[in-house]
Amino acid sequence: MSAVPATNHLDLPFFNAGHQTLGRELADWVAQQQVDERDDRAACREWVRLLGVAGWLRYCVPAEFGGALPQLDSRALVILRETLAFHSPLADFAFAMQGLGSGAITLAGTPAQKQRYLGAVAQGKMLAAFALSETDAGSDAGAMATRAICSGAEVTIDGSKTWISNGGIADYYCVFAKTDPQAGTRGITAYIVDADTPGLDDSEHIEVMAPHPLATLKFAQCTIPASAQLGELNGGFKLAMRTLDIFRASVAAAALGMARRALAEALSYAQARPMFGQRLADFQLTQARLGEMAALIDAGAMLTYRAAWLRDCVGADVPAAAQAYTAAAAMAKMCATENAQRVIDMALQMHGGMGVKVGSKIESLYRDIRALRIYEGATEVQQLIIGKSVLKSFSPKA
Ligand code: COS
Repeated sequence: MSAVPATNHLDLPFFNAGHQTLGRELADWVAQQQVDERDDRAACREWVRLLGVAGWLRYCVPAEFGGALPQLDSRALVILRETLAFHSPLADFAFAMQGLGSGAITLAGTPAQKQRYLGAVAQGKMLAAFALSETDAGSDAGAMATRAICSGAEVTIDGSKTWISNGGIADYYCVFAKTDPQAGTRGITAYIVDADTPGLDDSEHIEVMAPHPLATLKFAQCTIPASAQLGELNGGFKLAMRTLDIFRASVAAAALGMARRALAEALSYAQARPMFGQRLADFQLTQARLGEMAALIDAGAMLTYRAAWLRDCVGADVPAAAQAYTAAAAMAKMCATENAQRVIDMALQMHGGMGVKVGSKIESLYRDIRALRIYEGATEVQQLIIGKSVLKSFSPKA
């Protein structure tokens, strides 16, 4: 399967001419890339190198620091992730981590921090990571226990983080830690911790069903300069939420790319497969299923593009608009990932035994999609976010 099949989604009014060119040029480029993905860590490094050399990572940072556009553009991120995920979920992962791992620096970094990290991330010369989750603080991110103690010119971090994507291969981590344990979500601060800092151990790799670089980080008297603080003291929780907000719509886009690929695989299989004297595609049962898959994909796509358009065109800095965007991004992430799981399952069923054969594209998509319903806010967290927003919009005015 060479490129994203000719759908007209880039012609929708959410996108401009720049987005259309980006989508088409990226689809052509990615179809020509060949990366051996048997070793996920080596493959991820190679994808970052290729994406950096070709200039695609420049969409992860603003123009002032080597980026492609003046600001992070959600629609560009959506197109990039959808297109990359169609070709290779690992290429998408490599791209996404450069964005998620540098997003908090773009939002809140000092000029010196931006200078040091963003250009290198955009060129693929530094690998980035975002370290928020802990064993007992996943969905309830505010319950984290990792502690940062500030004393003069230094900050010492103790504790551990887990499920950290790019863990073990990242050059630095954006780490969120408690600075005022009594203050709940108002007592968390972000720091940039270089991977080679003494007291940080990122060697514990976690194996998962769709292999990608993932690790547990351990901090034991890990001391960093106070200048590594990212954003305001005790402002880390909101910074983490704002960073996740930007990338939630792009997780939805990655799911879309995988679902579009599953539909493309199902279409070509159904048209080639002989069955009972005709082709699989000639059965009404097959046609109904293909129709359902296409509608599920379009439903996820509309929510995803709407969320990205809202952030780019209405703004996320005005409080009312920010609340609308947060809910829209949550809807997009929830629907696109859940729908993609269903679409991929239907495509697998259509392939029969071939669908479960290790090494087939459908079999790997079936494993690749599962984590997207969990990471960067599980479906249940998105439901909570949407529910809170709906209650807020409809509560009677005093
Ligand atoms: N943007 C800016 N600020 C936000 C925000 C957002 N999207 N979401 C929440 N906040 C602010 C709130 O306004 C509140 O501010 P005040 O202290 O000034 O009132 C503060 O953050 C705490 O918000 P809230 O009370 O809603 O926090 P909760 O602890 O109830 O948590 C959820 C809310 C569940 C939504 C949050 O913990 C979450 O998103 N969890 C999932 C985390 C996640 O994605 N984990 C995966 C890790 S990355 S792979």
